Amino acid sequence: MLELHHLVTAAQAHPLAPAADALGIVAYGTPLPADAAVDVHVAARCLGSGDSALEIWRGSAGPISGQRGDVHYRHDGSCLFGCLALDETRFAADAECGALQRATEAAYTQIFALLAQLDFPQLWRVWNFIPRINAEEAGLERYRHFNIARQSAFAVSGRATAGAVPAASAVGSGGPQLVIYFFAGRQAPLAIENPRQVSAYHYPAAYGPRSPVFARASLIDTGAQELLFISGTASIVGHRTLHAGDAAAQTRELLANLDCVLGEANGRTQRRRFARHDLAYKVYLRQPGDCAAVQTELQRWHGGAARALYVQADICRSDLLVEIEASGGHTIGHGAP
Ligand code: 3EB
Repeated sequence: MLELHHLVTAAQAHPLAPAADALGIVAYGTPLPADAAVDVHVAARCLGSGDSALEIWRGSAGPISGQRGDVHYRHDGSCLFGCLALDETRFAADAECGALQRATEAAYTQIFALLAQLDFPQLWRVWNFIPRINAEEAGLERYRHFNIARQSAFAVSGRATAGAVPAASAVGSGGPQLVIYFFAGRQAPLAIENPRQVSAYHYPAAYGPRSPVFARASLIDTGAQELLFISGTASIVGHRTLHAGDAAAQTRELLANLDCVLGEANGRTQRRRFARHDLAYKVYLRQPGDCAAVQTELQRWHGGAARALYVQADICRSDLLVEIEASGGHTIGHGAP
């Protein structure tokens, strides 16, 4: 059984002891004290009530933890959480390939090797945080460098690069490290696409020489729960960005995309349906000043206060101002677990 808690607070007030049965603890915002019980830190400013937030994933009792290379992990026999943070400076750039590509290849190669070793072969959901995501290097945006390496790592490991691919998000990191965390398991997810959007793995080459490898959502039936991980969702219709420069209009458009993904997922579930209020959300904002407007749109759509974490992060297209992800099917708590 998977459970998610969002805990927003001041960095100094964070619990130092790990939550019982935590599978993974992700901290956003102000760095926590070195002895805080956190598996991975994302340098993305928290917007709203505190300067940092914890995303605490809990599984069944008595998780097993370990490390393989740079990847730290914990699993409860059913669900595996893993994370890593790589300094690009460890990787040498050469004429063909920049350090970010090398770091991305190393990260995914290590993840896939771990999944094979522990026999959790199915990647369900991946969160990617890329330093200076919109900056250009060697005439190509760094997000596009990342996409070259991600697609190559999937292909080299014999994984699909279209169709049966995981849900994901890829946004900027405010720190110097490439940070990735993920869930994997033994059940193959159903990959959900959005009929309003071209599948990302079929984006035209205008968005980069290699397509992003992700599905719009993953639906996983663990037996105990039907889990839904909706990828970062933006104001893209077809393959084009709509409403450049207007965060409120982008939010309304992406919420129409979220509804569409929800509808597609509900057409594939076995035992339940997902409604807007069944989900926990994370909102990535390029400009902190758009927070109030985006929050207003999300609350209006949701019909009341949504369980949402707001963080500042650059989005993977420079004309996108906001991206929202969601998950459900697991228990959702707000406050201390
Ligand atoms: C998009 O729809 C917006 O590269 O893993 C959303 C979710 C986006 C995941 C990724 C990118 C990714 O293309 C950006």
